[in-house]
Amino acid sequence: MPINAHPEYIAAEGEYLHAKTLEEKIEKLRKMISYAPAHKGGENLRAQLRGRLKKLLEEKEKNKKSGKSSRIGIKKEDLQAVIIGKSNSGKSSVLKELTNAKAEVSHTHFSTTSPKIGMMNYQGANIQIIENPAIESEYYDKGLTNTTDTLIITINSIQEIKEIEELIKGVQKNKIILFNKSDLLNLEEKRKISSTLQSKKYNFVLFSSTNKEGIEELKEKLFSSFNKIRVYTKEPGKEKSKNPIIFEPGATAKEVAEKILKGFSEKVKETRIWGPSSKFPGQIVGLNHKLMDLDVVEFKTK
Ligand SMILES: Nc1nc2c(ncn2[C@@H]2O[C@H](COP(=O)(O)OP(=O)(O)OP(=O)(O)O)[C@@H](O)[C@H]2O)c(=O)[nH]1
Ligand SMILES: [Mg+2]
Repeated sequence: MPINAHPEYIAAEGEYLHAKTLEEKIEKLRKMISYAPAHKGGENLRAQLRGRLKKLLEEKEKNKKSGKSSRIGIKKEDLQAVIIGKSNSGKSSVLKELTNAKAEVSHTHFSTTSPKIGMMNYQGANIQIIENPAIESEYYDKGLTNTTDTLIITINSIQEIKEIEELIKGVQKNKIILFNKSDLLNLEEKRKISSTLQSKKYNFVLFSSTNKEGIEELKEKLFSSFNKIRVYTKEPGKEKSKNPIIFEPGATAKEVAEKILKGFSEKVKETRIWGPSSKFPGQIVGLNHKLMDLDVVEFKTK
């Protein structure tokens, strides 16, 4: 401790020593510098503190650049969406509406301090949904935003879009703007918000965790954001499978056969299809037939 130290300096030094995160250390160190003795005897100390700050800022920059992967090891599922937004915008509430996750909903700010994971089943397709802590907080995990398929950007006012876009500059992901707390708006306000978002060509949903407005629309938009197709399979004489298999658009019957027959598509004797890509129910097609979302495929094997 320097001689004649300012009481604020002493307090900041104590906080600095107990700081748990890099951001917190930087903040406290800055405070120490601002309260360090200004007289000549304090020169050395200030230079020392500045040197330490420089190192911490470099470390922060390095972390930022390596923000390619998540800080915590979340195993990414085939279909994944990350909820981002400012504190208190309702991210935990949205996660709870969509999934079985145990997220804490609270009127206090920054209540979610680590990513929360849930699973949503949409017409048989499993979608992993993660709440990223508030974007303006030190808990926010940039890696999650950078590696996901779709971002659900939760807002309570149109201005927030700009602020968030500034923070996720260069991130090329599917984006859904979720205007949350629509229950607090009257019809006229909703109409205005919708037309503004429409004119800016946003993919958006007016949503309320309280009265569930927009929940089906959100699920639908979320699934279609992944640009995947769902294909059901069936065995002759039986019902179609309970859950569909997820494929890229344009997948062929052969790809489905390879998957369910574990690479033995040459065993297929006959292929029949039902659904959007069929001319009539039960149409017989070749293995190179291109499938569409919600098709049902049946294979007879040799
Ligand atoms: N009226 C209304 N209130 C809502 C709605 N969704 C969330 N809230 C309230 O908004 C507050 C914040 O909700 P959270 O879901 O905890 O928000 P969050 O974005 O996860 O907040 P942090 O994790 O703290 O950043 C809580 O008091 C919720 O009850 C909604 O649709 N309508
Ligand atoms: Mg939360």
